[in-house]
Amino acid sequence: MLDVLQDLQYRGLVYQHTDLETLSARLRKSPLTLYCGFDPTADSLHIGHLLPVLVLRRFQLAGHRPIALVGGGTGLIGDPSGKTTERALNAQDLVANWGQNIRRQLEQFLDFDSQENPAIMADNYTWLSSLQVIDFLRDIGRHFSIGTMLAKDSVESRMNRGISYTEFSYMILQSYDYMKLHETYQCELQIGGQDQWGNITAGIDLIRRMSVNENKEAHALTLPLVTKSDGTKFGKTESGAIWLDATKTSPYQFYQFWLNTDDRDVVKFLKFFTFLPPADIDALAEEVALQPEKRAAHQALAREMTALVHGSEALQRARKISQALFSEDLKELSPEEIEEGFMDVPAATFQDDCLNFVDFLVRSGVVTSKRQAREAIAAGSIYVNNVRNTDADADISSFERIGGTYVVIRRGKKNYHLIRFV
Ligand code: 545
Repeated sequence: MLDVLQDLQYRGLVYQHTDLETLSARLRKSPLTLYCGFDPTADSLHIGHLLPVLVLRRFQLAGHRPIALVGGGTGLIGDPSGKTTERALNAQDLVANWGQNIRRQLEQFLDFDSQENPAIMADNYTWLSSLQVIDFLRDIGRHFSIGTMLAKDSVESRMNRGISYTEFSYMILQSYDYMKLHETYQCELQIGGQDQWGNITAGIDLIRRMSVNENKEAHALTLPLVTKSDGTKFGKTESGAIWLDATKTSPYQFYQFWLNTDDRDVVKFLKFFTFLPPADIDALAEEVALQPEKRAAHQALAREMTALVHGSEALQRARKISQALFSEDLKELSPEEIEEGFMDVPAATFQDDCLNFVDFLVRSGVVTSKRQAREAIAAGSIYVNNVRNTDADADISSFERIGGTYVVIRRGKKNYHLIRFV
């Protein structure tokens, strides 16, 4: 059995934790059950949520049993952790729908059919929705001290801006979950991002208080926040978050996102996100240091991540699009591949082609005036399907339509416009 803690430490994935000696000894003894929760606060996970999902997978690969918990109940309340303002409450049917999506995404990363240690999927709506308020306050509420609750970061940081009783109560629900999973599945470890430390330790306290004589083990482990060396937020681009849902972020965009990782971050991300063994990562680290221009580590990262999240076929397509996009091979792409590759560039639709080149550039938004169009063409900065075109009198009906439909106009190095003819 692989020593999962040692692997997590090599990868820099251990942030806060309860006693590591005890946890490490416990992990060596026999398979352990652990969980991480995900509230349906959006219709998809994004790469910011990926880290804990992959850590669940690391534990499972090491022989332990992961529980993926969908917060169908807690998602109706709203965790104040890491949030500076009160959140709007989402409608019940919306949260239920989002919960289905999140569940399907989580399923993809864990093995539910394993003989030895199958993963478990749970939804806290199952038990939270049937809690009775009198029982809840008498049996659970009495174990929570207001002083301790106020001192938690998630509450303390909101005392000035304000926090409702709804969000204030959130930690009790998450604590109750941990206790429930501890009782039902002997779950002994909860993991999460560093924003979850307060909630996880509140759960450990509850487990201890509710089992006076049994002295039960329960652990907490948080993962570091993913930071970038340029100081900008991880997982965001100009066009928004990088989602795991292929209809929100195409596999090509996903692939490009990882490929564009800063040299200073690439080794860290290989450790955090991939399942490549340390020896391979160390070899790639050496390549980055010696031959950064080869970008071997970036390519490995983009390949591993795209295959992991979208599968090997999507990876092949993303690589094909990447290669074609910056060359004359553009014409070899199918209409679907063109759409995937140019999902976030300005697009225009033309009914007919009774236009000259200059008008065409203005109408499609590539330039803002005829004069600008003529200058750009003369300067050689206009490319049609990645081929430079300096003929202002060109007949646009002569431009090759990729897949019978698309013409790709580029101005300068990377200012792309997608033109669709109907
Ligand atoms: C609920 C009930 C539990 C245990 C945990 C929870 C959820 C937890 C929480 N987690 C965050 C989250 O984000 C939305 C994901 C889906 C769109 O709020 N109270 O639900 C994030 N979490 C993963 C990491 C996190 C955290 O899912 O822990 O730190 C992000 O990396 O913010 O019994």
